[in-house]
Amino acid sequence: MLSQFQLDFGFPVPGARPLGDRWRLEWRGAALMGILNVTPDSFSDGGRHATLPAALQHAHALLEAGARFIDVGGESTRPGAQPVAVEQELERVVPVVRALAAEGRAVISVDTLKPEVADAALTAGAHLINDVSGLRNPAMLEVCARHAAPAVIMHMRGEPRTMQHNPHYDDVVAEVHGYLEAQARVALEAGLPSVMLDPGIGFGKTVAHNLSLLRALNDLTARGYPVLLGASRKRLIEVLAGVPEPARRDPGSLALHLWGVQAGVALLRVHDVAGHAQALRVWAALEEDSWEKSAW
Ligand code: HH2
Repeated sequence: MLSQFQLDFGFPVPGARPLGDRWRLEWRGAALMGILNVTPDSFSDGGRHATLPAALQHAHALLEAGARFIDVGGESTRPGAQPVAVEQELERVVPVVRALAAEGRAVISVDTLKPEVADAALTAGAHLINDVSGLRNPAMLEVCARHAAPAVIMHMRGEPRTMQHNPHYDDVVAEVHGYLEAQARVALEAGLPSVMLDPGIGFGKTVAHNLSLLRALNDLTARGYPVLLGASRKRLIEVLAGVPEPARRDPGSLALHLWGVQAGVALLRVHDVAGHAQALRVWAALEEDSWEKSAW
């Protein structure tokens, strides 16, 4: 049986149904979040969607290929990336969010560490904040609570510029899962309508740490929150399979993501939406007795 997932919002969202003072988005089987980096320097697609028409064209292609969520990012968080000024990130992100919101097709997520960017993006029509620093800034909590917006809480050790300098954990699984669960409680107490958890593959972690977290995904999904997994084209695939070019790492990404689906992951953050959609359709047919009625 395909698993059932849900995310609550304090405002209407494409595909969500009203429920009291909230709107609930429900889906069966893992859903896809297409990556839309409006940055010059992202590790895989940097510079390719940096103008508004190019960004919208790519968003439409992601939606047509089967993405339900679009994750708009205006600052690269790849290891060693330099921070971007607030004004510049706003200039990159807000027009794209506004245009996508006017179309009303996608659940719009914004990948940002900055409360100012989250605030402006939510005002412009974004639905979900994807905070790779795991809501560690109290101002980010305040912004999400004020807009009644859910958030993705991702685990990152340190900050992007230095996070891969010799990361150390005594027990990576216990520390990451404990952190995520504690932050989820803080967020719900602060008034966010719901949260998703993400172990943060590649964020202050060695390949061995990443593998431990991937092997322990069952434990994370059993904690009662929807889980997001983002391994798309990441460096561990280079190390594990010897593929130096990020754009050629989609098969390895799919292997890691299907492993996550088996463990109960709700949402996959991916570059190659078409490839993942094909795999998930086949997966759904294997999971369901009556595959004609499956999620796809
Ligand atoms: N990974 C990246 C960025 N944002 N958000 C979540 N929740 N989970 C992730 O694993 C994650 C994320 C890094 O990938 P990408 O956006 O492709 O590259 P860059 O940071 O260079 O823009």
